[in-house]
Order: sequence, then C-alpha cells, then structure tokens
Amino acid sequence: MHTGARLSRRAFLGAGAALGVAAAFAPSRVSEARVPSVGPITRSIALSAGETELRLLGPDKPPTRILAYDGEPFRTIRAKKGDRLEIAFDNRMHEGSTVHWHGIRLPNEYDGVPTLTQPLVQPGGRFVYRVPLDDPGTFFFHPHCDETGQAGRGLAGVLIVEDERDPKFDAEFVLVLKDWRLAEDGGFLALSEPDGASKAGTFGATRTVNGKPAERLEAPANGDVRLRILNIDSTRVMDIGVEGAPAALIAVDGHALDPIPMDDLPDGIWRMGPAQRIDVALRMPGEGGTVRIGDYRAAEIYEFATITAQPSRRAARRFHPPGLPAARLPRPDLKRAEQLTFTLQQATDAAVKEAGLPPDDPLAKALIDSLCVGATAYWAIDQQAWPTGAQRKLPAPLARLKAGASYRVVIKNGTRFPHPIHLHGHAFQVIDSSSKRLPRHWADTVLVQSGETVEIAFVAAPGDWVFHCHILEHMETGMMGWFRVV
Ligand SMILES: [Cu+2]
Repeated sequence: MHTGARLSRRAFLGAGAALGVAAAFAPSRVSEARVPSVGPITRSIALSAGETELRLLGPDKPPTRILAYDGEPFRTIRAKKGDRLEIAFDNRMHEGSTVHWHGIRLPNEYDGVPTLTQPLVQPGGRFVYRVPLDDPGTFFFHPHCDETGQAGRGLAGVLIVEDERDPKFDAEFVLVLKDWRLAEDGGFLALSEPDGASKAGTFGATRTVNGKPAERLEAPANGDVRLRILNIDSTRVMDIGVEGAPAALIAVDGHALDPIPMDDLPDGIWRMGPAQRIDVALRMPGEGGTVRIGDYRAAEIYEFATITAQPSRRAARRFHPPGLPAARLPRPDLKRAEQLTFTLQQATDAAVKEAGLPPDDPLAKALIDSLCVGATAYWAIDQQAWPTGAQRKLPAPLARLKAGASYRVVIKNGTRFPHPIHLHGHAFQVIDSSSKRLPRHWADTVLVQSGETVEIAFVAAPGDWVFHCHILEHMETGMMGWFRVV
C-alpha cells in the first residue's frame, strides 16, 4: 500500500517543477555588521554533556545509554531574536568535546571547532560560549569532535529562535529525525565501518523522530500548523513529503523563503541531507482527517508523524501559506563577487601527503594535541584531505578570503555519492544548481548530488571557518577544509 501510494503520488506530481526561477530572495537589506556582535548578555544557560538512558528498541527491550545535553534527548533551547546567550558548557563525558552552533552567525571564537577556534574541552572541563541570535529560525547545536561517535550516540540539541513578527499558528511541532545503530541488547553497533565511510555512510536501522518510532499528534481541524523538521542523522539523506493536507515549504535551514507549495517541488518532496532543516506550513483537514509526514526516499516509506484533526470551530477556507519574517543578512554582490571552485572527490595519496602548516605553527600544534582526527582518508576537497591517521598537520586553508568581500563558490561533486556541504559562521545564498533542482534560497548547508554542480554566494565574515561534508564519516575521513577570512 505504501509503495502504491508513493508511486501514484510521484506519477501525479511527476512533471515536477523547474525551480531555477522561483522564489525571490527574502532578505531585503545588507546588514552593516558582517558578524553579529555579542553585546550585553540577555540570558545565561548551563549546558552539560553526559550519558542518559533512552528506550529506543521498544518499551519491553533493554534501554540504550545515549549521549545528551542536560540528560534530555535533543535538548531544545527556545530563544528570541536579538537574544545574546551565554552558555556555560560542562563536559561530563569521558572524552573531549566542543559545541558548534550550526547555522548561527557568530564571532569565530565561539564557533566550536577544536584546534581552529578553541581548545578541545577535556572531560570535566568547561567552555563559555557567547552566542548572538540575530537570525530567526530553526537551528541546532552539536559537538565538533568525534562527531560520528558523539552525535551518533545522540549528542545534539535544537535551537529555536523566535521572532515577534512570526505568523501565528494553531499548533507547532518540532520533529527531530535520527537513526541509531543498535544491537539487540540496546548497545551500539560500530558507528562507522570502512565500507560505509568510503561510500554513502554507515546507516542506522532503528529510525526515530524525537527519539520515538513515530509521533502521533493532534491539531485543530482546519487549523494552521508549523512543522520544524530537522535531519540530524549522521548519514541519511531524506525526501520529506506531506500527504493529506495542502502544505508549503516556508524556510530552509531556518531562513525564510517565499512559500513554495510542496506539490510544486520536484516529486513533491524536499530532499534533505544530514544537518539540514526545513519549516513547513500546512492546513489541517476537517475533523477526523489525518495528515501524514514521511521520508519517501527509501523503498519502504518511513512515515514518522501523523496529525489528526480534532474538533474545532474553524471553518474550512483556502490555504495561503504564511511567509516568515526574513533575517537581515549580508547580501553578496553577485556581479563583483570573486568566483572559487572546489571539487569534492575521493582522496588520493597526494591528498593525504599534502603538506600542511609548519609543525611549529600554533594551529598545527593544537591539532596534534587534539584527537579530533579520523583513522583513514577516503575523501578530499581539491586534492586536499583534512588530517587523518598519522597525518596530523593542519592543512593550509582552501582559500584566503577578504572580510566583507563577496564570493561565489562553485561546488562540484565528482563522486558517486551525495554530500551535504556546510560552511560555518555564514548564511549563504544557493544561487544555482546544474540539475536546476534547487530554488534560490538562503541556507547554511547544501546537498550536492553525485555529478551535480551547485553555486553558493556569501559575504565573508572574519575568522577561520570550516567547510565540510555533514555526512559525519565523510568529514572525519577527509572531506573538510577551511577558509581563512581576514
Ligand atoms: Cu559527504
């Protein structure tokens, strides 16, 4: 039944839509400040990382010792646009860690990349982050050391930045998608295997939303619902679709875009790689009706949430998806922007032997001191692999950029696998894709499919920012580099 539903749905939507011309850019003005300043702190938060138990295999099966912030799976911080958070992070795990504020534009020193922006926070150690929240939207945070191990065991949190200009919804649901690699006794299987790391990644078989097999939700009949959907899996690319209600994509990676009806997207889905988020607005059906939200990518549809319409006084009416308020982002000057091209590829010996910074460079020294390197190099960007194994010199930056200048970065995927590419500390515009699959939109992570070329543009913010694949095993086996912006 599921397969039939999928086929008919795809056939029905088969023409898809060429989105190259859709959606004007939402943000309107250039912000004078290239990096939001921290300024006076509005809120202090204590955040600790440690173990907790979660019954992932089912109520009658043994629990799993997962990692979580504050003992709460996918701890959610809700803040207001304009907030300045001071977050005291305590590492109560048995291994070093840091916190990366994914998609947040902030001063480089709080970006959470060990060796490049801060020392590794050792077990029992503390680091205080100061995080300005100028952009509304759906974000998340996670460690940036041994991510395959730490995020693979659950360590991630949700950061929601509310804007007083946000439209009102009758209900809002946060849906955090993550798979787990579990043995029957509730323990973890190897989180990375060479065959996965060198190919599409090592997949988890236990699929969850908010740490459960599925969410059964309720909302008022004929009411408006906002979904915040986060793919925080280490590996899996998902095709998110909605059935049983008119729905529209209203934000990508937290950033507003002119609403696009889901049915106008190619195949009626939004393809989302690890670390990507979307916001979806939908209109509930009449009383008793059900809305289904699923991942249609695999042969077996993973229907991770249903929303059932509850009695309400709202009358049926036409659905006009509400647009979200736009962030004030620095807009790149596309005409004057310098263009750089990077090719995602498999690592060669040359990539692994690439000479890095001299060993007496403080960054190289810090890198050698930390343990945030993988065992083997399978991947590279432009013949340069992030250090792995015995190769522990920090590589030279992929590029040196000028703060405040505009850049167009062309990303070519020369591999047989998709790669969700993330640039720290910036919101970038996705301005073109060779497949014409992507509308113009703002994002912090973009999925580049096998053989595809995607072009992004941004105004460079000062700092040392990593640029990497967010399939965590790819990142930790070489597919990471950095830009130095001065
Ligand atoms: Cu990748």
